[in-house]
Formats: sequence, C-alpha cells, structure tokens
Amino acid sequence: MQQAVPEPQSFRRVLSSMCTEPHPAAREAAVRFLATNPGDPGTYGAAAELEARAVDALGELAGLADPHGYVTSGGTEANIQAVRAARNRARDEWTSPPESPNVVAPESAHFSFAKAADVLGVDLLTVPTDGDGRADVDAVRAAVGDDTVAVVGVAGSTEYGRVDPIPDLAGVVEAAGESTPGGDRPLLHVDAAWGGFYLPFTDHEWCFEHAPVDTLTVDPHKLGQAPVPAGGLLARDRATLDALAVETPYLESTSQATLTGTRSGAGVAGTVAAFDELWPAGYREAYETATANASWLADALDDRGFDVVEPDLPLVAADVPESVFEALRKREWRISRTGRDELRVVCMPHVTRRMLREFVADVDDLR
Ligand code: 0PR
Repeated sequence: MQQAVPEPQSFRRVLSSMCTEPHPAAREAAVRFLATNPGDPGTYGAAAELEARAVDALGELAGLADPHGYVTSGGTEANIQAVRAARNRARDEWTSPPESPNVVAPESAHFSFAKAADVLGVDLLTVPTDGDGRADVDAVRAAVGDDTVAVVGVAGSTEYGRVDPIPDLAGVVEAAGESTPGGDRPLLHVDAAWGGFYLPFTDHEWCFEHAPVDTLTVDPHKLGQAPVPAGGLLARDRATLDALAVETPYLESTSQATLTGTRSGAGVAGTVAAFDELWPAGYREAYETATANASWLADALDDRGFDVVEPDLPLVAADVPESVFEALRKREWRISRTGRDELRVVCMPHVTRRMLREFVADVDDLR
C-alpha cells in the first residue's frame, strides 16, 4: 500500500534552528506561487514584479533607498555571490588586479564563507575575534593586503548573536583604498542573514545607513518569517550586481545575475506577504518578545549556577554539562552546541516563554 508523506516535526521543542514557522499570510502566498520562476521574468512576470518589491522591502529594512539585489536560496548563496561580485570587480576594475584574491573575515563568520572561498578560488583569511566574540578591528586591519577583495562583518553571529563594529570595518576598507595608487579598495560585505530582522529595533550600527557598506545578506526565511527558500542579497551599486551577470541567449531577458537558474517564486511571494504583514510593528514585537525571553532564560540558567554568555541579540549560550545536554536531547529538545560546546538556544518567533519554562523545568529535573 502506498505510504502517505508524513507530517514534518513540530516547532514545539525546537530551540536550535534559525528557521521558524512562516507567517500564515506568507505560507498562503508561497503556495500560490509554488510553480513560478522569477528567474524567467519574460514568462513569470508576476513573480518577477514581486521580487522587485521584495528587494525594495529589504532595502527599506537595511537603510538603502535604491537597492539592487535579489531573493536568493538562502544566506549561503547570498554570501557566495557577495564574494564573487567582489572578486569579479577587483579582477575587472582594479588598476592592478589581485593575483591571488583573498577575503578577510572574523572567525565568527558562518561556514558559508569557507564554501564561497572554495568554489571561487579565493583565499579565506580568518582573524580572531575580541573577548566578546566580535571582529577584532586591529586584527582585520593587519590581515588586509593588496590582494584583499572583500572584508566581511557579521551582524548577528551564528553562535553568539554578536554584531561586529561595522563602521570601524568600513574605516579599514577606506584606509586600504587610500594606500593603493588607483584608490582600489576591498568591498565591505555585512552578513546579517539571521540578525537583519531584529537589528532595526536595536541601537546597533549594522547596515547601509550607518556605514559605506557595499553588500549585505539578510534572510527572509530566518527572522523574516517567510517560508524556505528565501534569502536576500542587497548591493549599494548596480555595478556590483552587474559583476555577477552572465548572458542568457534563449530567454527573453538578456542576462542573469543569480547563482541558481530556476528559482522559487514561493520564497519571493512569501517574503513580500510576510513583510506586508509584519513591517515594522510585527517584527518589532517579535524582537521585543525574543529579547525578554532570552534575558529570562539567561537569568534562569545563571541562577542555577551555569556559566552564561550574556546575550546581545536574543541568542543564549551557556555551559551545561554534557550529560544534561544529552538527556535534554533524549526528551526531544532540539538544541545545539557552540564550537566551545556551550548549549545554544536561538530565540526565534516560535520560541515562547511557556516553552522555555518547560525547558528549564526539564533542566532542573535532569541536573
Ligand atoms: N550567515 C549566517 C550568519 C548564518 O547564521 C547562516 C545560517 C548563514 C549565513 C547561511 O544561511 P543558509 O543556511 O540560509 O544558507 N545559520 C544557521 C546555521 O548554520 C542555519 C540553520 C538554519 C541551521 C536552520 C539550522 C536550522 O535548523 O546554524
């Protein structure tokens, strides 16, 4: 007998994911656009128009009045494309193009930059972070050289939710330009894949309006409450996107800047629907709730004698014994660990106070 497709997991005990339950309006719009491909605007005009709206929406969120970009398959593609654009612009535009291009990133950068470096034949130079897990600006400055095509700053790190000093990194990039004959400088790329939909409600200086950022990753399918797949790549200049374009001889459009060919109109439509529903009040509320939850959980774990990393964006890391961690997993808690083996809880919109109370009750039971 034929087996039906089972239900996916529920979000009831998911504390480790950077994805969440999509907003109902986003889910509905995504279903309607399932069979569309914004990569072929000549055929799927409505999806392509929605994508332009999605880019404008992300530009509004990230402080860019005239944004260029597109809806990617996720943060990985956006980061690969940002590195690729920087590499191509250096190759094609610099007075003396780099012989072996490199990218400088803090060690807190997501592993997608290792993939980007591997795929693109670019060296990835990772530099240490400061004591608080943020990019060490002096270390970045020391690593930047004549062959550096991009400097990466992280706005909401995957492990600790830390935000790098983006204006200071912009200063490093600018100074690098002043010391070359043609004024050629690395591009500054900000990875706000996760943090982007929380950061507008903080005092952090993270985006285009705070510093001369060139490109930025911000993913609707994380905190944007859009369905997977929906990432976002934004660029300040048209030329950056043009550096990614290849000719498309047999399509009605003449060139394509995206990495993948056929793309999901579902992610695009879901992005616009979620943004229309939630920007800005709904996203602000999600941020405020998550922040209160993160601080409640941090206090609860601290009260129980665990070493807690003080949260900045709502992501809590704490030193919990291996045995407790494993026992929690056995009780179906979906939790993960940092590189230093700390328990990591990501306060996404589906993570409620009630869920965290149950979680802490289980911790009490098990320790
Ligand atoms: N940049 C940052 C800062 C990220 O945190 C991530 C993913 C990416 C880029 C890459 O984004 P995509 O995964 O969309 O390509 N961070 C999470 C991680 O690697 C992704 C994740 C999402 C993990 C859902 C688990 C999960 O259930 O941990």
